[in-house]
Amino acid sequence: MGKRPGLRPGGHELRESHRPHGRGSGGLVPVQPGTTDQQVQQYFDSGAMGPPPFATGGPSGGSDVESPGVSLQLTYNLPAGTYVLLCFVADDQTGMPHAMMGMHKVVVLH
Ligand SMILES: [Cu+2]
Repeated sequence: MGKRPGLRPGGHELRESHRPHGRGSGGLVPVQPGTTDQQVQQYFDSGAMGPPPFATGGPSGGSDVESPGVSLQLTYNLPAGTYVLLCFVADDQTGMPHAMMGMHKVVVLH
């Protein structure tokens, strides 16, 4: 996941292409303003089972796993705010979701 400066609230589209592993599973989850990717990683590294302290519980979006080599165009309609993009594809060796291994990106919808 790279920088996505074009993300906007409202009815827009997110194009997902997962080059590192040729398939993707993405979530767009609302978080408190000012949340950082470092905080997201610290939460995963802590092994906590409860909701993260930066969660807001607002509307979220996402997609299921895509086949290798396939890209996805996701239409979303979300309010302005801070969100974290998460990859839920499981690692081939360990089965660990990529998000826990660092494949997450905090983005702001203006
Ligand atoms: Cu991934």
